[in-house]
Amino acid sequence: MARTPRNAAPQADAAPIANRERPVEPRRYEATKEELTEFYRQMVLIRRFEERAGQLYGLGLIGGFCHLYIGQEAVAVGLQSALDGERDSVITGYRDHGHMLAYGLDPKIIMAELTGRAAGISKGKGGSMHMFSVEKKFYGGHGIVGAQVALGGGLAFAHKYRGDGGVCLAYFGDGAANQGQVYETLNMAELWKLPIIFVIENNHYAMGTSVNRASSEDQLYRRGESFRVPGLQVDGMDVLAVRGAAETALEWVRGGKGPILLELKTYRYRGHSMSDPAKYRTREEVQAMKDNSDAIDLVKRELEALGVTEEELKAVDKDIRQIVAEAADFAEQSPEPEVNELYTDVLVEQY
Ligand SMILES: Cc1ncc(C[n+]2csc(CCOP(=O)(O)OP(=O)(O)O)c2C)c(N)n1
Ligand SMILES: [Mg+2]
Repeated sequence: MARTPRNAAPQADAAPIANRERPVEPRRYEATKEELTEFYRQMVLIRRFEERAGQLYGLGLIGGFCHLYIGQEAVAVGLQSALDGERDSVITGYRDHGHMLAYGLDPKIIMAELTGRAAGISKGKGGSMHMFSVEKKFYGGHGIVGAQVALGGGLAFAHKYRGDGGVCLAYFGDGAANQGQVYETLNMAELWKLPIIFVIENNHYAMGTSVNRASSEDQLYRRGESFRVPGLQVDGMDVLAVRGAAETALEWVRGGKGPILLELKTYRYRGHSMSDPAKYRTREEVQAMKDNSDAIDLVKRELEALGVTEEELKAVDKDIRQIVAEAADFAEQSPEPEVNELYTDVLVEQY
């Protein structure tokens, strides 16, 4: 679609957005039994890991803030399973443990980060909100709502500048979707056709504020439209729908067509953080999501339909329980950072 040159006489560009090129409608991913079992394994790992992190927090072994990902597992697993770990980068907010686990990082070093131990992925000095792995191209873990989107724009710029073929996956929440810097980034990303997938994890709440109370346009997949960034709305409780959308988005971005935005409709079962009394929603609402839309239950049913037996699923569950128990033991027993680490990796300057 040709654009009106900047110095041309003003005239209406009547072309409706619907006539501009759109990505193809994503298809639900057709996973093999092995792939689906692996998705199940990863999602159960995230859930059990997070439950254990919640317990360790309750015991006082984890300090500071801790935001659990329980309920949203299908998003990180579905999207990240489609990435190319050699080239692509990921960045997210503070609700970041699940994304690390979905990337195959060792649960021991993630749990050790939560308990502030030297063996943690950020040497025990970042904690829950500041997971980071240069090796995996996982660039955090950020506490400032929306900041990761602008930083993701920078990562995407670097992919393009270096010509390394990588795509940046930048996650943010429904609350962050109202942040100004998101729109500056959408604008530049489209203008420069940066290889970035904007991922809105719409879990329906930003702390205690529901999407409808805070957003004049609550169909968040449309948030890129005025920048010509196409958007797709996806069932974030269905890992195969998520993976299918990831395929479509990656094809669009790798094809040099610039950014794309995905809105994943999901739900968090726990409070915003461990210190949230959750007075802003009813127990019935949460229970209904667990009963009718749980991502793990859905995969379980599909696996059973594919002929996977109850015993096989139980064996996976048992294996995961063991991995999580070992991670928790490791995180409790390994030493804290040395005192001389206090001033390393931190900016200590006058400015
Ligand atoms: C710039 C900024 N403003 C406010 C906060 C406080 N805060 C932390 S999380 C949060 C809600 C964000 O909700 P959402 O983007 O939906 O993400 P979710 O927690 O649901 O994953 C707010 C307002 C912050 N950390 N940074
Ligand atoms: Mg939210």
